[in-house]
Amino acid sequence: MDTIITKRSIPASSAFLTDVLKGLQQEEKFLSSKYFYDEKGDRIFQQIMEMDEYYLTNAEMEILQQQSPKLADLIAVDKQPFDLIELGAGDATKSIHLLKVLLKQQLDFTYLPIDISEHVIDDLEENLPKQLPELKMKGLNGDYFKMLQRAKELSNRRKVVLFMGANIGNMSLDDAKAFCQSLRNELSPNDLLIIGFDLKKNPRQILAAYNDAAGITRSFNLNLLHRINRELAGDFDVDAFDHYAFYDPESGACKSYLISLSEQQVNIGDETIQFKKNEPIYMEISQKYDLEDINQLAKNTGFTPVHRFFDHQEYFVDAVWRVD
Ligand code: AVI
Repeated sequence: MDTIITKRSIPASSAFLTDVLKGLQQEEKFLSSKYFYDEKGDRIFQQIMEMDEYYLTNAEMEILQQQSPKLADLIAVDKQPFDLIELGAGDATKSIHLLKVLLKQQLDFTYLPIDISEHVIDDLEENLPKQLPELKMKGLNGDYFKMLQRAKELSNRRKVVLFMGANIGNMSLDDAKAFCQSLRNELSPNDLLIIGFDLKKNPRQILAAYNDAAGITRSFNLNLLHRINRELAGDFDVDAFDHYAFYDPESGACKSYLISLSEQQVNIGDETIQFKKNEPIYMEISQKYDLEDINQLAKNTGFTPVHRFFDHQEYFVDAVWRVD
């Protein structure tokens, strides 16, 4: 007998579906920004990184372009072989500067980029060897912690972990602490973590980066509603939601919301969600740090701060921490 597949049939086991329903059925509705990055979301994020207002990418790029030799000295303290593991490697456009310097110094290392996206890892494995033929690399596709385990199975060499791009900022302060602690538990004394933080600065400058004039960040957020419509048989009227970003200079939290512009109901699969007029969906946090917060985070999670690399405007820092 033929199975009738209706528009509303979606795999019951989908973690995406479970997370979306869980978030939208709360008193205070939320969606996880980790779901921003489908194919369209990846493209919009590329555009964000090219926006004038989004200073973060250029700031961290400057650090890697100009200070990789000093970073390489810190990494290669004992000249012993090591594994360089990059969490959320993307297209490695920043880390390539460090890789070039490490290769030039003829250090014995293997680059292990980890990414949740198979497509990202496939692209890296195809393109990086063309640019750096002498690089030893192995891409690991999957969850960060599962892939860290895998990296430890592959070799017992010292580990140097890169976690750049201010990705730590997309976690609440409590989640960031738990994340660093879990990372610490996977590492051994004298391993290094190089971690990028966006720094607290003029609130208007921060807000502009998440509330750009051309509305690119707005489409980035709204794209998640389109994705739910497409993948989870939703019927969001996307035009009936608006993007609202807000920065709190005291806590350093920059938060994005989608606001329901009318009283409305939305179906997702077999479930119906009610929205009041002006009701928010909390979409994303981009936490900003000061230097004291960063040192405290290191010390509270089993690391010793070793060095900090700033861009010339001191917008951004790549901190180097050693495992205690
Ligand atoms: C990926 N992450 C560090 C970006 C950020 O700055 O929080 C994501 C982003 N959201 C809106 N603009 C950029």
